[in-house]
Amino acid sequence: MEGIMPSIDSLLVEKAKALGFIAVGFSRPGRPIHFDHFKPWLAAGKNADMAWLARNLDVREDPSRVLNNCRCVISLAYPYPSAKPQTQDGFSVARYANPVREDYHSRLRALCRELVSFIRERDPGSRSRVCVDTAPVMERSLAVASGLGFIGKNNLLILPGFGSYFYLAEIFTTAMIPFDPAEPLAGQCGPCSLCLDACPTGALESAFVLNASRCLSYLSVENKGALGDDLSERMEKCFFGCDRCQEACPFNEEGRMPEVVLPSTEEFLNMEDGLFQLRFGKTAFARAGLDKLKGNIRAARKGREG
Ligand code: B12
Ligand code: SF4
Ligand code: SF4
Repeated sequence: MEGIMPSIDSLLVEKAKALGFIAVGFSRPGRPIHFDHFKPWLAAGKNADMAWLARNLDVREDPSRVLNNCRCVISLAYPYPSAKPQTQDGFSVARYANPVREDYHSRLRALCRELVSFIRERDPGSRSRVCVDTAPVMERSLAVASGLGFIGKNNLLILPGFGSYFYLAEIFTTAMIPFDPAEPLAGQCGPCSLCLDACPTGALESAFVLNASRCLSYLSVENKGALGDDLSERMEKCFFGCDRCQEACPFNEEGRMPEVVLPSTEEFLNMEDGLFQLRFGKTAFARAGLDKLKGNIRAARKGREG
């Protein structure tokens, strides 16, 4: 059976690269390599108030449950710019937010759908499901299983030769895609611990272990509450997300110069919801919303005033 489409995997890789993906890997849906870290992580409350992470553990443990008769998981990495988005007055946001583009979830989903059509043309009976942060799966572990990269001590998936400035997406499919199972890459951090030293809040408690309740990325995006005064200085003028543990990593080339693509923080503070929706309603900022963003900006400005 597997001989029906001898080269679909390489054609698919070619197509994915043409769409802008930088790496593509294939794996069979199985127990994620890092699943054994997940339960103790939850039990220790390191998921903060992201209660949704504790749901559907059966699916996280067995990703084949994402799609009936799933035969293959295609892991895809899509890059984001290494230049840090900046406001006119020198504040910044994390690179993944890329606030001049539509939120990555919808962009990647559209690109993956093109790949799904491509698969269906070659295997008309196949069914596929696209996932970009949208299913209860351990995306980085699936990517490791597909040979894409290794997990750094900062928790990020790192592609040797590229670094970690990329998003992940997956296609779960019933299609018969022949591929040679990859050998997961061994970690390449060695004795380095630059990310642990660089984390401003101690959220990276030890190698590979992140406590979300202290992570600026969680506190400035996912958490609904206001940022505490104690964090103001540690934000170092970054008011949405945090890249410090990636900036410190020698696998990431020094990013391009920051790019001024955002209005001043004053303009944000005076912005009304209508204009925010118009300019940023489809970007990653929408997840936090204008009020949260304003609170973050006030905290970051307080830190600057000292
Ligand atoms: C919840 C979540 C968060 C939370 C918690 C982060 C975390 N580290 O768990 C918060 C809000 C803090 C967050 C922050 C960020 N996130 Co986030 N997040 C997720 C999400 C939805 C689930 C992650 C999860 O399940 N965490 C729980 C832990 C236990 O599971 P895990 O990370 O899969 O597993 C790790 C541990 O088990 C660990 N581990 C533990 N012990 C050991 C021991 C050894 C020896 C090894 C090797 C590994 C290991 O290794 C695993 C891989 O990192 C994923 C998407 C997804 N569904 O996977 C995106 C995702 C991980 N996030 C992403 C991004 C971009 C970010 C930020 C960079 C955004 C930013 N700039 O602000 C930061 C990075 C923070 C960091 N250092 O991890 C990308 C990562 C891409 C990449 N290159 O790795 C993902 C994959 C989203 C996507 N589709 O692109 N995130
Ligand atoms: S994103 Fe920032 S706060 Fe979170 S672990 Fe990395 S450096 Fe620490
Ligand atoms: S900074 Fe060093 S320890 Fe941290 S992920 Fe990068 S190589 Fe690994």
